[in-house]
Amino acid sequence: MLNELKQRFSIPGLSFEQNHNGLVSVVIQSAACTGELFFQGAHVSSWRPFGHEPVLWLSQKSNYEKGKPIRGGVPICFPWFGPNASNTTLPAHGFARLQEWQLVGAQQKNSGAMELSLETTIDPFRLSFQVEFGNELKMTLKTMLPQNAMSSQSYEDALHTYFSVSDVRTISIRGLEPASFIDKVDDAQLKPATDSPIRIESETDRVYLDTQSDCVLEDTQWKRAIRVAKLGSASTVVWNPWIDKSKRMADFGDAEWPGMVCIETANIGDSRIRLSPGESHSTTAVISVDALSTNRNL
Ligand code: TA6
Repeated sequence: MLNELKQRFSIPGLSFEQNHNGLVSVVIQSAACTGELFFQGAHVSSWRPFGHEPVLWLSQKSNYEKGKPIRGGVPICFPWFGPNASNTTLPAHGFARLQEWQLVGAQQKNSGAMELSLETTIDPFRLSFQVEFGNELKMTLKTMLPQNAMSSQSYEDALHTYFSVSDVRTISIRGLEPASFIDKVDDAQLKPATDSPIRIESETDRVYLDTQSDCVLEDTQWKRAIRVAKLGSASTVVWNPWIDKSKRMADFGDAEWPGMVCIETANIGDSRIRLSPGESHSTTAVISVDALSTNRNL
């Protein structure tokens, strides 16, 4: 498999690796950035733009084996988010992050970014995932319902991005001030907008509703601001497991929770997507990093 990939996609700055569990990944090393994506789940596991520290967080306890999700990076949640509403024996966050995707395209852009295109099928949908590894990380999940589908179908999706932070207790997240949210650590109650930047002071698991806004993660210790811009997404999820939930996750180190926060680009619940036969929808996240300026304009 590796040889075939190397022959089909021989581009400077692109290489392929296979780990001891048989997982295959594509590694990007260019002037713009370094990065890695596993074919299982089309899972972006790392991205480090030139001149910055790694932006995505990965657990030291993550699994890297077939059929188990990688803990960190950017899991793709599809066709549902969280536990399956009608059958809790089905995998949390759906099938997309567990199944093999096919690399169908790779090209170096004039900007120096490396663009990868992957595809998979999760009946009745056809999915494509396009990732641009450059001085920004641009990810688009496109979902298509074939013309010959028997009826319209709905789904939830999320680009469940884990960010690396100096200390989650000292960062702030701007952009969601005006959005109401479902508080999943308080009986999934609907809560009004706080009108202030988000600070993480305990287990936090919130689905912000009807928001198209960029989010800016301000990390004063590491003197950087991470911007998460989005298109085709009406929900944004903010998650940190804090102490007790971290201990309950085997693939998450007990002491790792201060080093990460998730800001997830999604369409969840009332914002789930419904497609008629022949229709498609794209969910896009664009991640960029800047030195933290004193300018607080979002
Ligand atoms: O996005 C937040 C969340 O839904 C949390 O409730 C937590 O379950 C997290 O996703 C991780 O889910 P996972 O299935 O990857 O352990």
